[in-house]
Amino acid sequence: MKKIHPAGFNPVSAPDFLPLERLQNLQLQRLQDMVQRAYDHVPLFRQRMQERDLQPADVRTLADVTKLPFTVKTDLRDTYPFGLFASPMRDIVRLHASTGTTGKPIVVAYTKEDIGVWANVMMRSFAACGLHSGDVIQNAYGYGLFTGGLGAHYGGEALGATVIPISGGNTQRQLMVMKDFGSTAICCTPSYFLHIIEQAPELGVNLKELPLRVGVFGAEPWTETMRRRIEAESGLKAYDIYGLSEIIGPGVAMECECQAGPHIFEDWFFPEIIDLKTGKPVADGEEGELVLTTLGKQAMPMIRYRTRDITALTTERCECGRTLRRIQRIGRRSDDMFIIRGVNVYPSQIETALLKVEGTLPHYQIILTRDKGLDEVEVQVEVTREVFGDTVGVLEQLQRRLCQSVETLTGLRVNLRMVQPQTIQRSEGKAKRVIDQRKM
Ligand code: DLL
Repeated sequence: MKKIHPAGFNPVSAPDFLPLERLQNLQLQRLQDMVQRAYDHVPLFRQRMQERDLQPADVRTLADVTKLPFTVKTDLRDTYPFGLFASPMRDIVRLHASTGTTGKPIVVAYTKEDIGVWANVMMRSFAACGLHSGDVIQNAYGYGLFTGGLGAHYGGEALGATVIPISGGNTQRQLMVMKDFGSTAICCTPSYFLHIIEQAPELGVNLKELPLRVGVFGAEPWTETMRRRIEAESGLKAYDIYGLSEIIGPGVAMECECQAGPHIFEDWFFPEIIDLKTGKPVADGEEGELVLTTLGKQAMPMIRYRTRDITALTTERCECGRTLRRIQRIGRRSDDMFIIRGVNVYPSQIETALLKVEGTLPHYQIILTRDKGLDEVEVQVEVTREVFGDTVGVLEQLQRRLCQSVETLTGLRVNLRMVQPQTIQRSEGKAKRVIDQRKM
């Protein structure tokens, strides 16, 4: 018999509320074990420690973490496929891989215990946004080498919810299942959910009439404006979930019902924010690159992994009472920045500028080209059918407003093209916002 807890009470969230001192003691003990494990079993890590004249015993306090060497994405590529494993293959029960932008994927490994930790943080993620046993979770993250599908799956089951392992794609079937099986929660990328919203009326489904009440959205950057649009159009509450394969997959951080930025599951992942250029810690609340250390990963410990994700860490207590610190929603990565005529731009800035203007749809693409050595940027954005039906004068006015909005926010003059709804290619997973044709 399934035990259904009353709304508002979720005992699985208890570790999120540990008194700070207990949390920090736990972190230190786990950090010390992790450093010892990596030192004993990962040659690259041992070599870097020795170059710095460091021994695992030199980690005496949590602050000593800053003495340790960083790990970066190329370390995973250079040791492809199994060079950073700290467990023998017989103890590894699962492999996942993440396709990078270039060449070989990076491979990540899990022992049975690691899978347990992952299920635990995903279960707590679901609990944090108000899900319980009795909820029906439609899991539309891709199953396979991508961590989204199986990560959410095990967490949902651990919670005691009913998981529908539908995976990504086939929007018609997603909507049918959502309606017929009475899904109360959906997990997918925010861009894919926008696609579902768009298809629903065409397939005769009114999302607002369904029992669906929670969306667990992540795996790609999305903005606050996007959240508001999703919520207004679907009637559900949209929560931001963050994670990355190198650390575990989804479930590194998750928003609570206050929707005030994801809480990091600090009992398993130790966060730091560093200055992009100097690598030194920034002051509390300041933006920088998120660096994460796993505190319990057996198969593949990650020490001071530079995520390239830009955010800030806040110690300000959340209204929910969790002691876990929060990160600011991750809007950009240091490596998705593009430079046009000397101006640094992030796709999320363009998204914010476009969605500020009424008449736009949350589907856009940025195309970079080079003509006679000069960089050009074209921004394509879909606008509503009503707008398209308007007079040329109205359309021109909207176009000017959009250009202005982008210029105000980014300092960049762009060629702006308004396109009909459904013109820009939809994705079932992570959306591709920038098409850089300059190197071709
Ligand atoms: O995307 C894991 C995941 C699956 C997270 C499902 C959330 C939900 P990777 O494919 O390794 O893993 O990509 C990790 O995606 O470093 C961020 O740049 C980006 N990312 C993930 N979640 C968010 C988010 C999964 N909520 C990379 N907001 C990360 C912004 C995100 N970016």
